[in-house]
Amino acid sequence: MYTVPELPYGYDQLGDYISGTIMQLHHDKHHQAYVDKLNAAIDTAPALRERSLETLLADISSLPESVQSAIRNHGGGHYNHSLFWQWMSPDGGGEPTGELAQKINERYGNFQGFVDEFTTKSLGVFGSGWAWLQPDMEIITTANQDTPIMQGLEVPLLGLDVWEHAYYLDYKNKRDDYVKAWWNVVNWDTVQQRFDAK
Ligand code: MN3
Repeated sequence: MYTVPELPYGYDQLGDYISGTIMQLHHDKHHQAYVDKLNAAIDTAPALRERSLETLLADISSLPESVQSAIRNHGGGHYNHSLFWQWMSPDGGGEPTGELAQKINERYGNFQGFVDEFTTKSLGVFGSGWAWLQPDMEIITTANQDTPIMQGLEVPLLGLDVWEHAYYLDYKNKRDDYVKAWWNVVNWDTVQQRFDAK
């Protein structure tokens, strides 16, 4: 059975950048719903319990057709959100350091160049989706709850949820204000750990 991981900080701890109301709704309701629907799908194909979620997502076309869209949407949702909570912190913000910073600077000129490009791509997602920084320093986007490993790509270093449910209560339709605020809570320690693990 899949379960929603506990938030590594309190709902209210991201301050004015992302409100406790959003965090509670996003974590307890939206993420929980992905988990519930993922579990319901797995119940209909119990053999899939033997496999990790990552291997299921990396190989969706090989799964029974009856569960493919549920694994893609709800499995992807569970996978993405489990990462997303770790990519934020009350002590977040600032800039990466060391080799990670060097790679970002090589690709984007400087940190602000990276922020600008990631922001532009995030704002360019039509409808619901995600923006990602990949280990090769490419910034990509996916629709809905699709995740880079579904496309044969590596596990991302960093990702941003740009579904309206992630910001509408705080920012209404202003996704740009949400993305701007989000940089203040990005947990670069997590990004660094994922970079070092590569
Ligand atoms: Mn979400």
